Amino acid sequence: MTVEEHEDKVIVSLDSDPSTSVTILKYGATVVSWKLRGKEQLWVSSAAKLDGSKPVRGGIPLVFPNFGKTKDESHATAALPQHGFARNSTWEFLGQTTQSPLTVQFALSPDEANSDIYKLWGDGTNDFTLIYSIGLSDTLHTQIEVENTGKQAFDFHWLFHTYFKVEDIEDIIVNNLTEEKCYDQLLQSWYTEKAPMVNFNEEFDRIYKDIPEEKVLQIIDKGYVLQNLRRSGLPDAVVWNPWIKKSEGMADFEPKSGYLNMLCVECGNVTDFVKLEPGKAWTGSQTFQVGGEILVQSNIFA
Ligand code: TA6
Repeated sequence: MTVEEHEDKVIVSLDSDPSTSVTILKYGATVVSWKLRGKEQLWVSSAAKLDGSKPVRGGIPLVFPNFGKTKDESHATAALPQHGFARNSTWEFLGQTTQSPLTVQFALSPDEANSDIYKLWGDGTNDFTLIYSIGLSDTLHTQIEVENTGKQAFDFHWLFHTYFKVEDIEDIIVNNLTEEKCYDQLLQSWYTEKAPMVNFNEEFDRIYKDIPEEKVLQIIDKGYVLQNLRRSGLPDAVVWNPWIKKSEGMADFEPKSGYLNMLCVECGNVTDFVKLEPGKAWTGSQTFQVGGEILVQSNIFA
């Protein structure tokens, strides 16, 4: 196994198969590449800023302590920008922990956090430590531990904002969301997902709430399972494709046809805030696996 630390990133690859690798930018601890046997699994905009000037458009940006913008002006996260400060802070690389899976860790605390943004969270009085573990084998495992190291409780959201690479979005379906409650960000309303398989032919932005953890979210391309997403401690999932107009409105989203080659399926805990008491810790993790059988875990005939 090799773990190469560079000034701005860490590259991890398997001894058994050097073409299986993961690259993590220290800025945002953003996974910007995950290759399985040489095949890139993630989408990154060709105009993504990788110099720390803004959050990376693609890969796996990290969302903490708030997803979106809260509507409650009195909430401690109300002044924070959309998706918080984890994705635009430079994390500390802690090194390798285990060999199988080959795991590396990064940490973020108020000392490393982007101070301009951190101070907007409860007037900068919340003490925390985030420990982010990335494990590489024939799967990709990402785990976050949030610890309250301070003297006051705080609320937070967590989300892995993963951009998956697809051949053609119009051939893609996502499995096992049927019957789940979702908030449609475009319609600004809640409803139950009725589609036996979710597909994409226009802008799509839905937050699925409390999906049973035994449900494996599958991204399927013409009968082939591109990705299986397994979750622990992450009850919600956001599914997003900006489509044409929204892509045109994002300067760092290139090529503009890129919406055809990406899909965000983002595991997290975002429909309710997690309240963390002083001295307590919270953990959430996800594992991506390529291939395998189509699992029908919803009643698609209802
Ligand atoms: O995860 C979906 C979403 O909340 C969309 O509504 C869209 O805003 C997307 O995140 C990208 O947000 P960003 O702040 O990275 O431009």
